[in-house]
Amino acid sequence: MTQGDKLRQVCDLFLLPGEFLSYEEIKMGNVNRTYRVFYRLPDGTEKSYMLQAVNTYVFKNPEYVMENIEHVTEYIKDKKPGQVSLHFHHTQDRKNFVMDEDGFWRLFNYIPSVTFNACDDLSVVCSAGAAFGEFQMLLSDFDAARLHDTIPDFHNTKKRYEKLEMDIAADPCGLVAEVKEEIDWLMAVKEKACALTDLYEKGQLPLRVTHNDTKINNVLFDREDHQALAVIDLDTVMPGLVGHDFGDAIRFAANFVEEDSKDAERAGVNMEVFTAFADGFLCHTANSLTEKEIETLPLSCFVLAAELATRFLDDYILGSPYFKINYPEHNLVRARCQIALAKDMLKKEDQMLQAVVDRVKKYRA
Ligand code: GN1
Ligand code: MG
Repeated sequence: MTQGDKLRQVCDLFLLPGEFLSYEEIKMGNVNRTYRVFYRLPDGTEKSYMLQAVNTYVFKNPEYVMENIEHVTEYIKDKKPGQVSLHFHHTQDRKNFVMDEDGFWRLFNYIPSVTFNACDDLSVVCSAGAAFGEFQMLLSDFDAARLHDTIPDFHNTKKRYEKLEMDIAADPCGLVAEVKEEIDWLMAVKEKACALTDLYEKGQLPLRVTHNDTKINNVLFDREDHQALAVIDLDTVMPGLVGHDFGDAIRFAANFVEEDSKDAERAGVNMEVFTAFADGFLCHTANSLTEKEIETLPLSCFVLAAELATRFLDDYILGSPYFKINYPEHNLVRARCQIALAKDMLKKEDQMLQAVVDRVKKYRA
């Protein structure tokens, strides 16, 4: 069966009206596979949908992911009825997914929009910050007990280190010797990288409902005016710390280079982008965050960059079973880039704190 036939077969199970015309793969995200499928409706007009194959190596219980998404999208829709949002289609037996021998599939509406991977338009960055800040506030009274942990210990940095250490010891692909420098650096900063997890365990940081994967390309923007339309990729919405969302967004959006740049020497925090994101994010959250949460936002940027470096390096050592790669060293390149970024974050912690404190003052006034 060709890829097109497979996709058509899955789409049929979601009861789409009309005729399947074609598809294109959307190169987006490092774990799931995404396709845009084009249909001709019975009235002759064309319409497209998004079809995704959820990565079941990453999400061991994809049904839980879909349950979480259903709850969260319903909740947001009730609070903000006009909000553009993802609608998942159902099968004949009212499931919002199809599971077959080729995978776990879901289908949702295509939202005409643009996304950004890298962006130095500060108003776009600020509106991404506002979108994630608002997202968190909309869910501030959502009962976290209703959410499944779709990936347990997702941002437990200590556990990420433990796994890396275990896999270094096993060295299944014989790659450890060549990444000694990266391992040594990560181990040297382990205590600081685990500081957020420590503070949480000591009860000094509150658990909230967080997005946990706040890359700027997870915000859809209006094609014309570049206002944020919707936050997408709700696979990892789970209880978490505010720093997980803030830190992950900054390590992605405010880096001078792309996440997988081979030019790691150029990696570092663009303070203008940092400040623009912080401005948007804190506009919604400044009044609800505790002093400890605010004070640890710059630390959280370092933590998230270091944590992702351990994840990329670990995956490299294991032969890259988790993240999609385009070439064998892709995860090593990614790890090096996060390490270079994390080093720069250590140097800029004071500057980052000042920018955060200034914004908090502005919005609490
Ligand atoms: C993965 O697939 P994507 O791009 O949404 C990963 C994130 C990483 C990110 C790095 C479930 O996200 O945690 O930060 O790659 N998602 C999962 O680009 O592991
Ligand atoms: Mg994701």
